[in-house]
Amino acid sequence: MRQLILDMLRREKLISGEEIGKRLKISRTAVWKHINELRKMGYEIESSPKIGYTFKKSTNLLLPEEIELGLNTQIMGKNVMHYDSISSTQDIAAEMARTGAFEGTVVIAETQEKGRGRKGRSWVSLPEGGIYLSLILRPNLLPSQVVQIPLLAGVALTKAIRETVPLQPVIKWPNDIVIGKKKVGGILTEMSSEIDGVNYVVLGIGLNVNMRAALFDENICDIATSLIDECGKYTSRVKLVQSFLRQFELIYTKFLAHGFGSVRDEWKELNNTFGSRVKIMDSGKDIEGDAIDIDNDGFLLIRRENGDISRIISGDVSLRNPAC
Ligand code: BTX
Repeated sequence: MRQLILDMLRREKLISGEEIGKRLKISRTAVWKHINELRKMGYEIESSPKIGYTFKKSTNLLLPEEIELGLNTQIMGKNVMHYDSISSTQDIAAEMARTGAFEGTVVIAETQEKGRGRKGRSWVSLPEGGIYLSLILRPNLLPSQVVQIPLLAGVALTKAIRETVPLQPVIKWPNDIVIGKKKVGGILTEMSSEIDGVNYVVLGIGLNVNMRAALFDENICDIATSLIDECGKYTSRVKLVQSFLRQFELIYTKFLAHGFGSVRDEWKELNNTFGSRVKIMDSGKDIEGDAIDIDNDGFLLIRRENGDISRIISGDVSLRNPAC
């Protein structure tokens, strides 16, 4: 009902409570209650006694009503669950996936109490200004191929940012989204699988949008940045989420049909890791060399001092002579 009222308010310049009630076959008091609910959700709706309601401004929240409006995807974001504050969107999405939620379902929160990164690290999820979302996927892949999904997400997120704001973020292998030397976004992939197949994947995206990086605690304020810090302007988080879902749907569809090789060039165009001397840190084993390429399985290729090529699938990379 709320969605119908919202659609009506958006369409009509001015509409009376009586007219809304007549069209939806509800009382004027019920209309008034729904309007108040919408106001609590952050929509600005003006009311003039005896004349009616005027829609003034959308909410700043990442509500399903906003994300689904004009989204134009086939699968991604067709079902959006929104929370003000939760422990982690990954946990809710995994629970929904276990109980049958379909592919493309999005869980999104305004803030997270226990946002997490890879390898048990935390993801600082300040309220008002970030994007914290988890996307449920059900790819027909072998578990070993799932490591390629965050690479796709890196491309989709980087393109979404470039499409929405005048900035040129790049991907630092495997999937940090960086501007200059600072991290603006991160990607986390978790899955449930059997030996020969994947039950579901939960793809988590964290992006610093409209919060000042100075608000981050001392552990990360020197390494993190946000879009507003970089471009000085407020960015519509709804537009960013929509753009990410569209970009991700495109690249994911291509990847499922033709494999990682078909999207590898896009990843290569957007990364800042090749051409750099790198140190890869993974489970206590450090590997140093020149990052030269990524192969058709998504492995990073490192030329070692002795000329050997190592194929690396995971780890944290530190750039010795970063390209930017
Ligand atoms: P990561 O392990 O690559 O990055 C985590 C590291 O990044 C932290 O140890 C810290 O140094 C730094 N960091 C933490 N918070 C931020 C931040 N807000 N901005 C920049 N740097 C930060 C990256 O893991 C994966 C992040 C995924 C986050 C999403 S949010 C929605 C979903 N729910 C959830 O709990 N996680 C994912």
